[in-house]
Amino acid sequence: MIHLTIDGIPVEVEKGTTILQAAKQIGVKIPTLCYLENVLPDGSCRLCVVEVTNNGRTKFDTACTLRCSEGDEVQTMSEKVVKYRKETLDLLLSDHRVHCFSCEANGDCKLQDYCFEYGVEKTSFPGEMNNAPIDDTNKFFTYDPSLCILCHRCVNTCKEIVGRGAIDTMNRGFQSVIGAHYKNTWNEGICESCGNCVQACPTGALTMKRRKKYRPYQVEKKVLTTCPHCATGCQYYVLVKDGKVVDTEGYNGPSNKGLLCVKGRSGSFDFAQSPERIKYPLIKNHETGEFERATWDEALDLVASKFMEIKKQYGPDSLAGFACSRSPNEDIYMVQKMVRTCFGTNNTDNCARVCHSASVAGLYMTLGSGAMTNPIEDITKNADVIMLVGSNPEEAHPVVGMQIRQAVKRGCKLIVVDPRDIGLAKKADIHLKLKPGTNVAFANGIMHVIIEEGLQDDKFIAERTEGYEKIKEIVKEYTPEKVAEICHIDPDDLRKAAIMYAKADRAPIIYCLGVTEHSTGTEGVMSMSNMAMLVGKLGRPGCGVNPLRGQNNVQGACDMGASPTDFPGYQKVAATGVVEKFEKAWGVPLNHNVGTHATDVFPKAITKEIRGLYIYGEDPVVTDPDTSHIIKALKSLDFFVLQELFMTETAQYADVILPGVSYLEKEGTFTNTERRVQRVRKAITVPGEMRLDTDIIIDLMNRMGYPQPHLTSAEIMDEIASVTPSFGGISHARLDSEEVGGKGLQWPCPTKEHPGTPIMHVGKFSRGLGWFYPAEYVPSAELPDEEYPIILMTGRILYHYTTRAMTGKTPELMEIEGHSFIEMNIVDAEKLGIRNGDKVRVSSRRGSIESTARVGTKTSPGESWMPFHFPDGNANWLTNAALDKYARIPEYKVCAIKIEKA
Ligand SMILES: Nc1nc2c(c(=O)[nH]1)N[C@H]1C(S)=C(S)[C@@H](COP(=O)(O)OP(=O)(O)OC[C@H]3O[C@@H](n4cnc5c(=O)[nH]c(N)nc54)[C@H](O)[C@@H]3O)O[C@H]1N2
Ligand SMILES: Nc1nc2c(c(=O)[nH]1)N[C@H]1C(S)=C(S)[C@@H](COP(=O)(O)OP(=O)(O)OC[C@H]3O[C@@H](n4cnc5c(=O)[nH]c(N)nc54)[C@H](O)[C@@H]3O)O[C@H]1N2
Ligand code: SF4
Ligand code: SF4
Ligand code: SF4
Ligand SMILES: [Mo]
Repeated sequence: MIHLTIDGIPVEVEKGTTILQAAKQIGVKIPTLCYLENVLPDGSCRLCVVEVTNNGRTKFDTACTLRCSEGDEVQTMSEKVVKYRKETLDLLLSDHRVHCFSCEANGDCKLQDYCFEYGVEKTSFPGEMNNAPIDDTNKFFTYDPSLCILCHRCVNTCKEIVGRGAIDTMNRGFQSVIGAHYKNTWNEGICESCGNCVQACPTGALTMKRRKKYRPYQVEKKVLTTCPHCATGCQYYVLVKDGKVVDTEGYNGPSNKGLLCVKGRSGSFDFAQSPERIKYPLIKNHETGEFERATWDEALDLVASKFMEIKKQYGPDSLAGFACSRSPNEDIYMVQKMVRTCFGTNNTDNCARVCHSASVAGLYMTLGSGAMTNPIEDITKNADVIMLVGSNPEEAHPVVGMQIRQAVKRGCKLIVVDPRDIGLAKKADIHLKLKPGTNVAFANGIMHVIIEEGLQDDKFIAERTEGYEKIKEIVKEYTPEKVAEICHIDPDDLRKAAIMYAKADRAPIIYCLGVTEHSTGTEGVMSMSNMAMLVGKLGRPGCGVNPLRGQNNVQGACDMGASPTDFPGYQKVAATGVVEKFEKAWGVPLNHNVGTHATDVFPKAITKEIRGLYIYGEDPVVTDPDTSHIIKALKSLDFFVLQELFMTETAQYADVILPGVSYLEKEGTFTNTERRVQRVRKAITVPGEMRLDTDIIIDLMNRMGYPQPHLTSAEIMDEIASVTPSFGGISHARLDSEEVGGKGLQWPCPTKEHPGTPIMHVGKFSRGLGWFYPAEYVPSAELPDEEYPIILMTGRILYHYTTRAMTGKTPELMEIEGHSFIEMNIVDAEKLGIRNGDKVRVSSRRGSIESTARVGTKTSPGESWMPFHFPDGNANWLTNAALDKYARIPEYKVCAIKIEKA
């Protein structure tokens, strides 16, 4: 430890601490413009200069670079320091156009603040103004060189924190500007429009274009909330002016560390304020086929009476209700409670069924809990090797992607297992570009090599697992040569990857839908835990088996019991005493039979086993596999109700539409992929007759005869805590408390005193012993043949989110990417006479669509890939509804197609 004084205040710091950090420790403010936390200091603005005396010698230096020495006496505001700072500001202003009153950053500019504080009004160096042109090529922000002080905060943010390196200083000298590499304009490089550089800019040089619509001093309130898109769970403020959200501002949350991606920053509020919102209840007139405006009483009475009629006539199991994974825990809890108490069935589910149900099932079977084992910060900061399987976080979990890029920069090794050249494959030490649908063979091959090399963790296997002998027997057959043939990879790469993973001290497996969305998805997941158990990489920091959950609150939807097999907290319908427990808590008799999975509800609708369906916020016509089959199922229903924000494709088939409200208009909680429960807070009210989703459900429950008292969101969470052991210590009050400090709580959190659980399975698996599942490789359900010779994979891109119901309302996102496309290999394209950009017809056994070809080598020959976001050629007309036997998850990632020039 080192001892020094700062402005006379004694302070003790660790060796290596800078003066700036030491001053922060005792609350002494030193002005900075270029300083960025956790990034090597730039030292370019020189505003943080301080005066340091030691052993009779005095020097001036920048506090961000100077490390503390024993006995330092630091003056942060001496006369000389202040004079130096004035000169620095004077110089900074010399090529900065001073027009503060008309500048959009007025009131929110660090340069302006410091000039005011130090009494610097104008420069005494009337030099040449930087007259390089304004760059407004980015859709969301502009760069004005005349306001730029070349502090490099933007460049360092992009390079070191975002890990993108899209921009740099160009044209050295007085006319220096910031611009995109190689090209100069922002829209021509590799910029992802995340806007983190804009948030870092201390002046108005980088400004969001939407700043034109408000001035910082007009902001009435800033409300801290959680992003409604992916399950990274980024925290930000929404800025409200005149009752409308006008902007966002990244907040230093536990999973995002102040960062946001383009969707959180710029695609998370237009939709809520869109004129396309459904504003009042609608009932379909079956004679005209048109929807007609109804009162809430008419609509809710109709819904309650119809469902009760069907129940009476065909029994409770003829009804089903799905919950929305985009909505808060409190909403979801009430939906499943309504289905169980009023419908009288366990036919409830959520979109995890088509997403990570294989993780929930597979990790439950092998480890005893279906959730991500380690926090995001841990698996990116503490890892030596990251094994990334079937996960494209740069696009699907971009702020996790940014943290993986930081890890790679720090020296962490990266193994990418993905059939495509995703962005991170370029940064990988090893890229196994395997054939789609061969994950189990790959994992067995990895295990074969590990055992062959004697790198397995015998102690861990003996003490903490069972089933090892069986899997050892199975993987003996999976020699690298055999696996290489199945997976179309190089056997030596497989060997290298196995050894790299096994030998690392800390190595997490991070995986996503490339593993789960197969007819063998659950086995794929269990293969992930097999690999981790074999080398003892579970239950400790920087390790684990980590599914990146998809939707903002899909973890929560599963936790809340929107599941045909589980009550809240994974209390099994089939386990003794569980149904009785909930009968006591809810005061009515409940159905003892496990329910029907969402993916089985649609076929059962066609056979009339299911007759009434309630969907709260899902759009299966766009998102479920084999669209014509889904439409047929919805048309077969006797009665179909949708609780939505928008007139989606699915809405066309509804009998009644009930308008709910978005995350900006209500209180609640989302649980991110790390099991972290975080707050969602009401920021605005949108005009119209929409009602709180929980109020709609509660009202309906009463109309169906269940005496459900009215509860606020906070009161619903208290009820959740009372029936869910792993949520026992969670409440809104606690989440808002200083104790939690905006960090959320990670379940299991059984009591009010419990701090939450960052890492699972420490010392013991939730299951007791971890189980090695004996998985054999089984090919995908539909393989290419002569008629349909190409494999189609499907997935997502950075700029849009699932059906685009929300991101599609932000025009700039639609301008960046707005249309269907298909990635195909150049070899196939040449054979078919197709060139990059050509219109193509894509067909499978189930349907046919038009799209645009993107020809290259991102996919291997014989393989192709499409996003499912775009209505002008949606992949789900083609996909195969083959289901996994355990989790009933569809095989979105492999079907057979043909491509022709349109
Ligand atoms: N921008 C954006 N972000 C999103 C979403 C969105 O719609 N848009 N959706 C959210 C949701 S709901 C989810 S679930 C997540 C999904 O996030 P991800 O699973 O990361 O996204 P996908 O694009 O579906 O697929 C991931 C990767 O799997 C690879 N893959 C395909 N088949 C195989 C295979 O057989 N083996 C292996 N190893 N890899 C394979 C694909 O090449 C792809 O790169 O993203 C969430 N985030
Ligand atoms: N081909 C292919 N298809 C896929 C996938 C794939 O990889 N390939 N991935 C699958 C995956 S992983 C998933 S998760 C599914 C997602 O499929 P869905 O869940 O059907 O898709 P979302 O667009 O998220 O639908 C959410 C709906 O809820 C509404 N909503 C949002 N918030 C609220 C709220 O607070 N209240 C109310 N009332 N409504 C709200 C939105 O307007 C939106 O229409 O898609 C699946 N489909
Ligand atoms: S918006 Fe993001 S990717 Fe683009 S330059 Fe700024 S930090 Fe880099
Ligand atoms: S654009 Fe802003 S952050 Fe970047 S160098 Fe200029 S003043 Fe600094
Ligand atoms: S990474 Fe996910 S949670 Fe974070 S801002 Fe982007 S979409 Fe939102
Ligand atoms: Mo998902």
